[in-house]
Amino acid sequence: MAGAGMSKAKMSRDRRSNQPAFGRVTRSFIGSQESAPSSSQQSKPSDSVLLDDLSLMRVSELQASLARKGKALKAGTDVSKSTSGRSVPQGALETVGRLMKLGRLRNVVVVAGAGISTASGIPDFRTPGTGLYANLEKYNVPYPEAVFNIDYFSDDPRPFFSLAKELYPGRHRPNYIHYFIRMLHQKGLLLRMYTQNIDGLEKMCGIPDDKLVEAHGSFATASCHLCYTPFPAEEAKNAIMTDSIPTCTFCSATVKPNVVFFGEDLPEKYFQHETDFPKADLLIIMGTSLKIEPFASLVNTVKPRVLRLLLNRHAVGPFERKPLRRGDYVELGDLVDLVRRLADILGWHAEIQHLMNSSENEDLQNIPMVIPGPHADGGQQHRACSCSNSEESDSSETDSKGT
Ligand code: CNA
Repeated sequence: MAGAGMSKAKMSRDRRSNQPAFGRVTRSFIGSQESAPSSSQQSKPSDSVLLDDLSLMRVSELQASLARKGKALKAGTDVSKSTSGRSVPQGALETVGRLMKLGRLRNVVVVAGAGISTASGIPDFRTPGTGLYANLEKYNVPYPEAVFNIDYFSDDPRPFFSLAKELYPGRHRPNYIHYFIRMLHQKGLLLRMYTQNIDGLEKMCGIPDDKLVEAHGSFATASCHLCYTPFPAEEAKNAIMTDSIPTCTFCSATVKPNVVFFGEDLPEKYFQHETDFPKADLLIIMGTSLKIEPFASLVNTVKPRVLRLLLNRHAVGPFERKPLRRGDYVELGDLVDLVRRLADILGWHAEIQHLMNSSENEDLQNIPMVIPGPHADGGQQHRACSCSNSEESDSSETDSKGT
């Protein structure tokens, strides 16, 4: 319970009412586990229609069969039967690409993390040696996650502001992966993109606002970290870029961009997942370690047997499971290579390249983004959600943003 001595982070607030929010689930470590299916999601007796249509033998079935025979099958491999009846090995990208080309996957939800932006020169958090957490020594923070801890920010905002200076939109350019996702939109296939990234590259490459959920907020708006009074984002940026500290005109506390810190509420838009994920017929998960809740558990809210394709350097979350769940596909490697291969299979590569080139050639001033100025919600349009705060747990492995 929220006693008088409770810290600000522990007593997180519902931003709409500005009242302490009680009854939230505390930070958990279930990021890599699948949640139990609801009764409506219990397995159906029949095989997947999609896969039957293509006469594909599911990888999990094959794995089970091979396991019985004491053999192993590489993750992400399918076998489709050729007209001669012989089995031809198929990779995850080929299988998913083929279904997309056949028009069987029309509602694609993309779930993304820092790994989609490493090709733009922004380190992720966990890749050894290059991750931002590994490079935080210069910020002199007591532990890496402190940079996103609201109590620590309250005491000393400079480490976060140093990081913000690097991540503020404008310093980096979208890469092939971002443009692939935009192409999904242009082809009318993107139901929604859910990103944990705060670099703004999705918007910069032209994915429209209504197709994008920036689950961990962004630099596009700013507000007081204590009383949530909105503050002009451009002024906040100017102050941060010149190493000054923007302060609230109402209570004089420090202003911060509306990037979601541990223990803070996720943006209202995040809750569109309640209707989006049940509608999805393909989930593409890319460049995330699926360690931060509640975001990580989103991938478990699709219908049973909906295709989920993980593109990442290594298996994460439910994709570490062996055998894989029916409908799960994994393709491991460098994301730009993987996405390029999928684009080739779909026959989209030339179009994506053209889109990239024309965007790059445009006057950068004309590209909407950087800081669009104060947002109408000013950081008020948030809703409570269940998870918790950081430092009591082993946050090096599984973190929790939002409350
Ligand atoms: P993470 O925990 O750092 O995981 C990134 C994942 O991507 C890892 O599994 C990597 O192996 C994988 N990966 C990285 N580069 C590649 C590559 N080139 N090819 C294939 N796989 C790759 O990051 P998450 O997004 O899962 O964690 C969420 C945090 C990170 C959010 O709260 C973000 O705010 C935060 N973050 C954001 C940015 C950004 O906005 N660009 C950068 C760094 C951290």
